[in-house]
Amino acid sequence: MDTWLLQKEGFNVQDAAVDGSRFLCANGYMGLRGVPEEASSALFPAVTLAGVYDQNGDRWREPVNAPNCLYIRADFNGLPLSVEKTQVQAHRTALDYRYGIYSRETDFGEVRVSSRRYVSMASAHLLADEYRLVFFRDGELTLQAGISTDIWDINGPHLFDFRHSEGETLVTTCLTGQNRIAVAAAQCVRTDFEAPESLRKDETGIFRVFRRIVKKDETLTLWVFSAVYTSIDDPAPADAAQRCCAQAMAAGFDACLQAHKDAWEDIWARSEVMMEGNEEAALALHASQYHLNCVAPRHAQNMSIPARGLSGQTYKGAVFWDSEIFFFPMFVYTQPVIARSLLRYRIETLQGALKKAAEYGYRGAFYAWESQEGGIEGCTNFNVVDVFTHRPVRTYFRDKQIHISADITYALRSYWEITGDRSLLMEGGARVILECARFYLSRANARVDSDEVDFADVIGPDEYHERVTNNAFTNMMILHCMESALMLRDIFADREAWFDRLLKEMDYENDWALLDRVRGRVRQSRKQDGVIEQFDGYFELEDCSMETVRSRLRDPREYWGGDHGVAGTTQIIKQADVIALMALLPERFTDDQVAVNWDYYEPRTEHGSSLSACMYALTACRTGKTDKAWELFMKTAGIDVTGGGKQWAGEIYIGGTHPASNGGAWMIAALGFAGLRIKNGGLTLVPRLPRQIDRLSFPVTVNGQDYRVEVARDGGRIRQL
Ligand code: IFM
Repeated sequence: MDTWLLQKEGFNVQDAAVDGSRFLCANGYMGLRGVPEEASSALFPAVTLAGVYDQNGDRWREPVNAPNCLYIRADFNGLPLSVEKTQVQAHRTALDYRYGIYSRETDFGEVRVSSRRYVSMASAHLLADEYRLVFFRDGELTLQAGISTDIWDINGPHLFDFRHSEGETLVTTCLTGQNRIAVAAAQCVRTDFEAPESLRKDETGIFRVFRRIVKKDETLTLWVFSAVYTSIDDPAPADAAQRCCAQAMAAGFDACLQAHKDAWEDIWARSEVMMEGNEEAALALHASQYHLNCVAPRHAQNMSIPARGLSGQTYKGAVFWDSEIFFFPMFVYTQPVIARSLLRYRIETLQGALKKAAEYGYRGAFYAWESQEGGIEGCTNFNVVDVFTHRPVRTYFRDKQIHISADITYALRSYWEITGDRSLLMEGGARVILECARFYLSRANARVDSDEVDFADVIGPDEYHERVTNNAFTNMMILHCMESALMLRDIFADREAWFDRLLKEMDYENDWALLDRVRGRVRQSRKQDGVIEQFDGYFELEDCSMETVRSRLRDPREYWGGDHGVAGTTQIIKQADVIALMALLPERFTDDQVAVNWDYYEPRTEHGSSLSACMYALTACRTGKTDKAWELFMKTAGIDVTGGGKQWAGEIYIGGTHPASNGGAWMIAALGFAGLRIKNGGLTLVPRLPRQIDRLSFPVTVNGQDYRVEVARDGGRIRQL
């Protein structure tokens, strides 16, 4: 088995949405969905741009898909060589995870179409495709290559005022509706054949049209180089795109491909987790690491990653807590420069968080639950559509999921502890921590009849139970945030001028006094036989099985949460909540506490979010449940191999790739199976190798020093490189 290769035989239009994500190529700047070159918008083709958003009317704001600049379509003797239009004899799709190369081979009987393409890791704006036709009889070929405007949009259209120009390079420029951002796509081609060429320009795009009489056994190849720029990248995006194409064309397909492969080699050298003894698992891990690595913002220093990566417009292309809690760990340990970019994004969107807090009547920084550019809150008040009434349902993720700010400060502190680099704190990170702690001070509810402080009316990671009080995860993460602020004071105040200046600027004196007071008074959750209550009153909810709750559904797409959801009045939860807390703050809990809570909550967890299984797997490793950990690891790592995960929340499409699971797979392998920890500034291992594998090895960088971790049956070791 090739543990770097995903393959699929056959074509089925029903699989198009899922396969477009499974076979995604991306480079952090853009994502190209894995659909054949000739796909119409019915097969969900998209070149999704990172960080470029648009809103059409009052529909949801979402990322912009660029024109499809790798569009190719052939017709032979009048027969469309299209998987959508013609019955194929055979169709094979593959994705090479090592180098991010998508390939397809389609047998149309009289003609075989094959191609391989990639989104360049060496040149952020470049895409390239090698498209080949082999003929099994004489006939007449029409081949069109160009820039198609027939693209997939969930809440679009987003592009207007199209202008097409021709020459050596075809160029399409257009403007987004809301902010008039110019998007330019360019394409040039090389062929190994001569053919009269004409141009087609209409409302569907601009295309070169080649016509040629071909002979049986003839092979024709077309190399396409395309580039995308926006006015955010360059004031003259069309010129920049044109230049990029021309340079690629001059270098040639093979040279560009080599540069792209070299860039991937570097990424794997820094991050590959090698798992020996189980090929299925090794494939799943390669898939996970590929999907997370390919959406990392390598072209920028201040960008984060949307919850569905660059696989389309799902979840409004927004940045969630997924970034800090699920993506960040792999990056901080393997490619800290990317971890830094994720956090710089938060530092630079602090204004948005201050504004959001103020809008709700609080001080400090309340980060967007679904953050778009500049920290704009993409989460609407009606984030689910009811499958019965088709009416939007009032949801409270935006207003009540306040743990988001603490998740960010948790990652800021981890970055410092793992990299030893405090420059991020000095460059705005410390301010973020202080502003978040300040937000929680103003959000806290003091009791008049006791010393305790509650956090009322919140939503924890388990989104099925809305507007609860004292969610254990939220309260403890808030405490961690407050302690981080106080830690900064202990280390830097009256010692470092930059920090003292910051405090003065922020007028923080009164906040220190409040933090000192509140810190010891945050309400501790009730416990029953060692089980931490997820929120006040949780134990009083109906304690029934998952099957009972599922049997109450009247529609498989029904939303389980909120006021009318089937889970809301029960103890059934959507995703790891108390257990996520135990995974994030392991030193605050004993092994026994983790075991008791795991046994209680796991059967009550739907794992309805792709963020859940990895938290259970991590904690299962700690308590020696390695078979359970293995099962959850395979579920986590395999999600984008199998195309798993929920596709619908109510009537909202939520499919795409699952970077949180991808990051979770790295966490389970490195922090769970190998048990990697930082203790007193040094690295330690507590290996828990599952019986299903023989060996695990991977690189990490801690405190600027490179190490190789190796774990086998007889124990583990850490080698300094
Ligand atoms: O951030 C998650 C949330 O925890 C569950 N719903 C999906 C979001 C995006 O992945």
